Amino acid sequence: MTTEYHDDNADNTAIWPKESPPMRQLMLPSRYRWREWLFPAVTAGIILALVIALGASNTKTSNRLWMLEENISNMTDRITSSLQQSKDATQEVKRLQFALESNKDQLTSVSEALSQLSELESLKTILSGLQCSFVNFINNRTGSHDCCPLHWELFGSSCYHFSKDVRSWDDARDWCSGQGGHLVILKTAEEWTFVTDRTMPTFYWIGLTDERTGKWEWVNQTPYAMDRRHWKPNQPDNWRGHGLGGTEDCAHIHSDGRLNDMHCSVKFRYVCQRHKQTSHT
Ligand code: MBG
Ligand code: CA
Repeated sequence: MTTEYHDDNADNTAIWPKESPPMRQLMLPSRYRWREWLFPAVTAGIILALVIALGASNTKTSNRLWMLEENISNMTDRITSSLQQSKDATQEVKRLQFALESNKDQLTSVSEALSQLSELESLKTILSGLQCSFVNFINNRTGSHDCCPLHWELFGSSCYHFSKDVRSWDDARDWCSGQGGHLVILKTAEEWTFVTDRTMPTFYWIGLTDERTGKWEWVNQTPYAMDRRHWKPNQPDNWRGHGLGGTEDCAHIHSDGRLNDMHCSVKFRYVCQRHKQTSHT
């Protein structure tokens, strides 16, 4: 069965001559003419969809690029500020280096001054020895003779200094050691008598404390054997009622020559002890 296509459109007849069989086969009835547009329309639709898709992807890419730009700009800012900070730090290091150099110079001067001071100390000792020899010489003494520095009293093999000023126990200890001695250590009954004869009726710190270990010991850390006869009645009592905080950890000679424990921060006179000097003429 053959299908004869009929075309109502007279213009189409002019374009597509009926004598041409191949072309005639392509001709569609008018009710199917929409099919002619199907392919281009679908193609156009696909292209449109592609364009939209491309556009969307382009927008996404643009956004990403924008964010990237933003990040790079932030990073650049941060790098710039880090560079500035490192510049500042370098300047600070240079300034400190300079300060260190000048401190080094100052320290060198201080160390030189200290060495001069220690030379001065040894000169003082030599001078004391010479003074001792001189006193022996003017008194026409021969042989060996013992001396003490000015304001120190000789007793046995030691010199004793009874201070006129007052200090805390710690400051008194430091002052005595600065003089090449120590707060007095009383071992014999004769030493107790010699010292207390000179301290009564005033209070004086001696080199006895229980601050370090809780047990009474001499300032050179030798143990003290408790002898109640040396202490006032009911002492030592480690009293806390003074309101100075803590207990009473340092011993002082009371007005009657006996001992009492007292808060170490209290300022009393003090007794120092050091070796005597011996000269030979
Ligand atoms: C004081 C002592 C003090 C503390 C106090 C206790 C009246 O002497 O100096 O150290 O022991 O007595 O009441
Ligand atoms: Ca006491």
